[in-house]
Amino acid sequence: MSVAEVGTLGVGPGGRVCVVGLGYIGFPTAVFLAAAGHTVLGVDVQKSVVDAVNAGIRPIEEEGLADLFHTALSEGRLRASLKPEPADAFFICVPTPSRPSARFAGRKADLEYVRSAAQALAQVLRPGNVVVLESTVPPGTTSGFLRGILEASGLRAHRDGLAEAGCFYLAHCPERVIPGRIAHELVNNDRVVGGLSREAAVRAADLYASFVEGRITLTDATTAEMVKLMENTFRDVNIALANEFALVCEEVGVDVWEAIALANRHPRVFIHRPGPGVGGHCIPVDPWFIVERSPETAALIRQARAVNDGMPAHVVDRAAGLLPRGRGTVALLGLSYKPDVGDLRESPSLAVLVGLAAKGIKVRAHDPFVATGSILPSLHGEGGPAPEVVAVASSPAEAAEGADLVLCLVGHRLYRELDPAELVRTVRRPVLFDASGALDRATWEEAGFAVHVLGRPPVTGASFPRAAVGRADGTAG
Ligand code: SAJ
Repeated sequence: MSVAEVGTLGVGPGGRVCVVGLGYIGFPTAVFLAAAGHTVLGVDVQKSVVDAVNAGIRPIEEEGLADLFHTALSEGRLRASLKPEPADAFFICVPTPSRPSARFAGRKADLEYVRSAAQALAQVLRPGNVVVLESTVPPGTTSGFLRGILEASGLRAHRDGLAEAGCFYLAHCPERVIPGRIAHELVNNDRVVGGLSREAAVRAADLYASFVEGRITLTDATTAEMVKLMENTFRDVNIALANEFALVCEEVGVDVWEAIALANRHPRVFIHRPGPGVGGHCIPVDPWFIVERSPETAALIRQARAVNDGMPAHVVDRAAGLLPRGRGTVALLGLSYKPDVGDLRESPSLAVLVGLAAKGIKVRAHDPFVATGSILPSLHGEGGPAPEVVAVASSPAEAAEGADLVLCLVGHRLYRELDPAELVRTVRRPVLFDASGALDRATWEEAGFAVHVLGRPPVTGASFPRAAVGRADGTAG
């Protein structure tokens, strides 16, 4: 199949499109489809989200969406509802979290949101409709699980060789956008469209061609599922390798950041960044979707998960070791799962915070993207630390006041640009542990801090000039 076929068969501008799930992926997709001239109905099970969209309030904050959203609303090309309605095409953009598996030591995909979205679609499905699953799923889900639910409508999913009359067209096109750059990547990234038949792939690709400027490549549905899982698993395994290198370097007396930067000068080497763990709703989840299908074979993938999941405990141990008799107050900088976003999902910082508190260490946490008081109720509610042990500060300076250790977990721009000379006056002991690898050591040392870095042996005192060495950089954004 080739991209040249795209643009000839599908739902043209003005067609009715229904997007199920108005979250990080569904909402921007609905906005771009509307901006491309389709009449879009966004569907969500949460009434607050539906009401917000209809009232002109964005359910997610991402640069580049506001104007397109308001234009689409005011021109009547976008509205939201609790239930799907008959349309020409349907996009399923619902979460696929993972839950502990009863079958093996690990996690498996929870497809309940996909099931209920598909059951609702089956009520309104018509012959000739296109259905595209964007949610990340284990290999075989589109052609098995999803097809089965949709075919309960009495219609058949078109397969190569089947007569098209009375059929609907089913495809999987995994989302690939990175939080923080969603609008840009939705338009510019390449897309992989896997159909249950050639026609299904072409018709689905045609819809994307209305707003995607990246290359659209056609394949079968199970390959598209596997491609998505391989992308995120590559990143998870690569980060696990970087983290394991960091642990080894601490033992053998090498600075992992310098070593990775030098190794990455090889034209075929691209080692990612070590850190306090892997968070977000994708990278720590998606590798399990491969493991659940091949638990014995996918041993490396499983081991990588274990390495990354072990990093918060390592950070807690090293931080505790930098405190007098393992006691005192830690100023924890960065709660979100990665730099310059406010997303707390699966954030390793929360595991570090809970781990420190469990050792009786007081924590004053700060994050420029997380409102004071927004995180503590949930932590305390889960049997987490008491409010007198963990507090959220409104500034780095407030967090650092009287602290025995400044612990940086996330390389937010605010922290990279922080003037440590201001903090050194307020801390009780000027000690920094940078587990993000993002801070400039020389600046902190000049300000009077003893600087410790993840992946660098506890003893400081480099004997070679380091200035010419760049930093490892595995971040996409
Ligand atoms: N991280 C490291 N070291 C690195 C890079 C990242 O420790 O070198 C950590 C981050 O701090 C974070 C976690 O990994 O805790 C995940 O962050 P990320 O930026 O790698 O990924 P996500 O989850 O924000 O988005 C990923 C993207 N996938 C890839 O880059 C292959 C995105 O394109 C996908 O759309 C998204 O997953 C998804 O929805 O699947």
